[in-house]
Amino acid sequence: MEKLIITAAICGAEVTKEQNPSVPYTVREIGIEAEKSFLAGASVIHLHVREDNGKPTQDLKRFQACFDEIKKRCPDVIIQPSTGGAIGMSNEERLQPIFMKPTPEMATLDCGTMNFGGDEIFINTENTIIHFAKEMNSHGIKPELECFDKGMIDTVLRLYKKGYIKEPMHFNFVLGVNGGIAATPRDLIYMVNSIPNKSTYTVCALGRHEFPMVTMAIVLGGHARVGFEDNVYLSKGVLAKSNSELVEKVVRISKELGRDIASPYEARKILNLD
Ligand code: KMH
Ligand code: ZN
Repeated sequence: MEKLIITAAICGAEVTKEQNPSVPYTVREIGIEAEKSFLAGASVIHLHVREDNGKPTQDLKRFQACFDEIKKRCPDVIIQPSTGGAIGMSNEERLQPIFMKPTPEMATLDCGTMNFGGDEIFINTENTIIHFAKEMNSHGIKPELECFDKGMIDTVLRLYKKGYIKEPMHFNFVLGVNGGIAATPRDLIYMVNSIPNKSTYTVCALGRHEFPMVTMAIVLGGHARVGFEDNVYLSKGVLAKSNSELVEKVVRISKELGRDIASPYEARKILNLD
């Protein structure tokens, strides 16, 4: 089986220091969390950024400052900015990180609209997805196809046929969001069986579902994402002191199961980023 790519989603847009005081907000905090995650075994940093007070932002200057800080601390790591941002942001705002220099190797592409709990709706119309895909293609950025439900995979396959999305595709299955597909073995296997053979995929799941679902991904030959964006607990009732503790736990599980961890160099090869 190919080596395991670990993505650390270190900060997200929704989680706060009230939930876990170690959630990074400042440029320095984001840099430190990225570096610790990298040293623990992450080869990809999924990046959202915040203002110093914790407010999510897609401001290009702030993204660039965080990008530069991470690159200074761990030059090899793959930085994957979010184009999902936070609920309610405009498409123009959300796309800002793709204009960073040097151009990011990857970025997220959210593949459908969905309820996000309560009154929140995460809006990604078909035209938005096409627009984001075109922009990423024209900048040479590989999209990570964020699928929160099976219908989003079907959307990807339709847009692939129309030429907007290219092979080999790389998916991220986001399991257990209110309004999306559940974090169950049955549903994960359904997602995995629904993508083209040549594709790669990462799995993430919210809260207590994170480690069981990531362990399934390790066994099935997928890749793993952990981090405060999805889960702030190391185990039941125990807050993680850093994202790196979550990464270390995946490394331990994977090694116990006989699967080695990919370096950023190896991750680039697996993801066809060269
Ligand atoms: N914060 C969510 C609304 C992504 O990074 O592309 C969207 C999200 C997905 O986190
Ligand atoms: Zn995200």
